[in-house]
Amino acid sequence: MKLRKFSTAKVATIAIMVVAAVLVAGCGSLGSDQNTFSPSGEVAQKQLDLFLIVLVPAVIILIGVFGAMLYIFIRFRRREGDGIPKQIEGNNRLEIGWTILPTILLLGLAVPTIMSVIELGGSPDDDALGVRVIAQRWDWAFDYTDPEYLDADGRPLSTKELYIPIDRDIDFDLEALDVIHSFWVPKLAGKQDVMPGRTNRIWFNATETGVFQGQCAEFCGIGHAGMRFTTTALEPAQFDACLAAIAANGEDPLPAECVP
Ligand SMILES: [Cu+2]
Repeated sequence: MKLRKFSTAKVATIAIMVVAAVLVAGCGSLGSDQNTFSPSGEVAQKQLDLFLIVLVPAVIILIGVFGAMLYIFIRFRRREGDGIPKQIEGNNRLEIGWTILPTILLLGLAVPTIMSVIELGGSPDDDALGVRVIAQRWDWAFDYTDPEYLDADGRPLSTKELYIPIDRDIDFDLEALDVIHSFWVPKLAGKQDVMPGRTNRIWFNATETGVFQGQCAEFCGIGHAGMRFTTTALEPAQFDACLAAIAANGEDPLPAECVP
């Protein structure tokens, strides 16, 4: 039997592709802590819906266009003995068709996009919980600005990790003490920059209890990778008990009331 010879470059290319495929496959699963494809809040769900509304038609068009191109390349390829094909200029039906169809498609995409942008850029519900987020190299602090959440000294309670009640909007004021950071809890909402010298706002909510990973999403220096935090979403009564326990005894060790 004759063995086929592969060049070193070919073997190296195949090896790189296999390793890359394995690495990419290891990037996460649907259930993982930071997967935006399995949202745990209304804002993240709306953002995912919008992404899919745009992605699905784009993929259908991509397959259609490349499929048609491939068919035309093969079916009408030049064969031996072919002369110059018949020269055609313009086709009114086609011209009108490929002007009107994209217009309808773009209008169809614009309506849900603009509606979502207005809704998510607006204000949260009136009963939203206020939280002031303070970012600095390289950690986060969360101050609960509603008067019922005070520490032992009567000041707004401040925590190192974030605790929120489920099914209630959380209204965040974002402030940075040094450089630009970015506040991001992937399963609950998209990113929002946190800038020194100005207060940015974002709101979101959680619709299920759990611990969701968050992190700084703007490279802010040598400790950036460690600038992470957890968002613990609790039933409202448990949330109140958790903050009361932290006010009394601190976060370390974590009070049992704060475990979902
Ligand atoms: Cu940062």
